[in-house]
Amino acid sequence: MNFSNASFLKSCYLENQLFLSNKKEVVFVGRSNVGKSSLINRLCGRKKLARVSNVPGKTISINFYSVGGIYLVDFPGYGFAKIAKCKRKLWDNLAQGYFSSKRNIVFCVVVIDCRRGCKELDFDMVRYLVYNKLYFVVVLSKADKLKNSELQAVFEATKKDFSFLKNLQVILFSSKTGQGENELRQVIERVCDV
Ligand SMILES: Nc1nc2c(ncn2[C@@H]2O[C@H](COP(=O)(O)OP(=O)(O)OP(=O)(O)O)[C@@H](O)[C@H]2O)c(=O)[nH]1
Ligand SMILES: [Mg+2]
Repeated sequence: MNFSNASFLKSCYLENQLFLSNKKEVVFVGRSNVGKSSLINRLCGRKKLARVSNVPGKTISINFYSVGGIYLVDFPGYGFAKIAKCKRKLWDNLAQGYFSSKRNIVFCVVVIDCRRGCKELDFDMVRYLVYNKLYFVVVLSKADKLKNSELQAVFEATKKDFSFLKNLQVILFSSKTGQGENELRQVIERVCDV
C-alpha cells in the first residue's frame, strides 16, 4: 500500500458529526501527547498531515485520513489532567459514539509513551477493546528518548503487563528515527488485506 498518498478527509468534534462508512478503519488511541498524530505523519511520510503539538490535548476531534482505500483514524488523547470535566464528557461521548457506530474498525493501535509505560487509563482502553472484540497492537512511542537497555526493559515490562492477552504484538516506535515504521505498516497491510 502506498502510504504517502494519504489525504485528510474529515474532523468530527461531536458524535453527531460522525458519518456512516463501511471502509476499513485503523484507529490510533492513547494518552494525550504520546505521539499518535506524529506517528500517522511518519507512517505516511508527511510532516503536516496530522496536527502535532507540544501542548497536550491538541487533537480534540476524531480526524479521518484516507489512504489506499482505508481510513486512518486519529483519536483525541485521553487522560490529560488539565482537561475540564465537560471536555472529558465530550471525549467519552465521541469515543462511545465512534466505537458503537456501525463501521468497519479492523484494527486499533494503542500508543503508549515508552518513558511512561502502561497506566490505568491504558488498561481501561485495552479492556474496552478486548470487551468489544477489537484486534489491536501496542506501540511504545518515542523510542528515541531511551537507551536500548531501558527500551528493552520497558518492552519486557509491557509484555508482562499484558500477559493476560495471548500473542499481543508490541512494537517499539519512533516518529523521529523511523524505528518500527515498517513493522507497523506491515501489520496494517496484513490486517487490512491491502
Ligand atoms: N522525540 C520524540 N518526540 C516525539 C515523537 N513523537 C511525538 N513526539 C513529540 O511529542 C509531542 C506530542 O506529539 P503528538 O503527535 O501531537 O501527540 P498526540 O498523541 O497526537 O497528542 P494529542 O493529540 O494531544 O493527544 C510533540 O512535541 C511531538 O513532536 C517521537 O517519536 N520522538
Ligand atoms: Mg494528536
